[in-house]
Amino acid sequence: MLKFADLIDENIEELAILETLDAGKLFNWNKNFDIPGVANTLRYYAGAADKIHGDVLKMSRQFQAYTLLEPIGVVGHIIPWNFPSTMFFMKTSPALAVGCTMVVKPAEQTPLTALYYAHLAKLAGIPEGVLNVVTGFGKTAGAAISSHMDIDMVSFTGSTEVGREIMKASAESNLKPASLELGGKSPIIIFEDADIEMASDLALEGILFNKGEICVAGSRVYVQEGIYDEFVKKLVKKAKDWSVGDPFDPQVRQGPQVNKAQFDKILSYIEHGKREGATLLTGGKPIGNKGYYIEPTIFADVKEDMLIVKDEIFGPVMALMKFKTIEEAITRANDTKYGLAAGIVTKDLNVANTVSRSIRAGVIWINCYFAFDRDLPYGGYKMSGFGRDFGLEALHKYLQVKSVVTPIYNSPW
Ligand code: TXE
Repeated sequence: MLKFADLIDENIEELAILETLDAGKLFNWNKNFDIPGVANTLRYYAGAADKIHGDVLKMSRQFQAYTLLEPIGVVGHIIPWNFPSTMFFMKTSPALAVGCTMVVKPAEQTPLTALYYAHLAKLAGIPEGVLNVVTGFGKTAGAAISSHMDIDMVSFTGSTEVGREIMKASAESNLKPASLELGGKSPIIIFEDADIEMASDLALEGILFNKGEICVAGSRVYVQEGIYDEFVKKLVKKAKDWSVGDPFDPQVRQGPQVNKAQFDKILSYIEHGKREGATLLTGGKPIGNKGYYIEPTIFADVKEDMLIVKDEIFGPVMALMKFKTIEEAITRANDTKYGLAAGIVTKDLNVANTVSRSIRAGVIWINCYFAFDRDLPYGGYKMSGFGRDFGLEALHKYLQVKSVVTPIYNSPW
């Protein structure tokens, strides 16, 4: 695994280019964060590989026992297109560390880096048959994994609808456990003691990073009434200044959406928002007529029952809302079927503590957003799925616990 990581470091430039060509992600970001980051993910889990052990148990009566932590077996990893490299190693590194073998199916939109990683795995000396990459469509290659009788576990990141299909296929085949990281509609709550400059930067980055194609995008922004007008003024100005264009250009902050299907889906939500009566503060249109570029889009006067507030759009579209009290903010932030992440902006520690304990979501960022690392467990509540990627937590979903019992005094009773 350490050699694999070194080989990735030696090929950062090429991998970063492939990722940009495939997914429209910013080249500079890939080169400086995503690709070096996956090498470090491999190193993090390589460090855990020789520290996985069970416990010795003092049983009642004349027995003692120990637990063995064994690899669960063959794992199927089904991954999406928005972070092809990060997802590949978020899934495979802990599974490799505990000793599983695996089949990875990258998303059909973005298979290139996964194939490159398969090649590097071979050069690194990962034994034949341990890390297998199979490209293909969801309904064929993906479904073949979730319904396979000889695959022991499936780890999936993608839409809630497909997560449901995967659980069904597992139930109807060999009852393999599934770990599902699904959609989100994460709230960012900005209290009136916040630094408006910082809060508006955070909220904008929260929805525009990776062109909104990120499951923890802060797509519902709640702003307390005392600062609402000033916040909106700053936010809209910054959104208009946000540069969208060629993802190889280092000045650009937002590239094209991944493909036509995603581009059309986002635009149809924008049209829906207009029809539902939300106020379009800025954006709302494609940029130019070549490539799938969409203007940073902000809707205000939005109500919780509107589709643009309920559904994951997975694009650069923010729904902005005003609130009065902390209780109201908590209730409205929780009024969603999803529970992946939430952001809180305040200087008041009591407010931060109360809200972070009251929101049902897998990660809470206070005065920051998208603060990820490989040691931070990551996953959802509610219909955002279950199971955790990253952190030492992730090792356990790829492990079985076996209890082994012996008599102490050589007498079985
Ligand atoms: O995802 P899919 P899509 C959300 C986001 C996006 C929407 C649709 O809202 O707009 O999903 O994107 C494989 N059996 N997210 O359609 O279909 C598929 O081949 C087994 C959130 O691209 O869920 C791909 O490898 N596998 C998200 C993977 O599932 C199947 C990231 C994801 O594709 C399958 C991506 C099946 N029946 C989209 N059907 C996040 N949580 O980060 C498809 N697949």
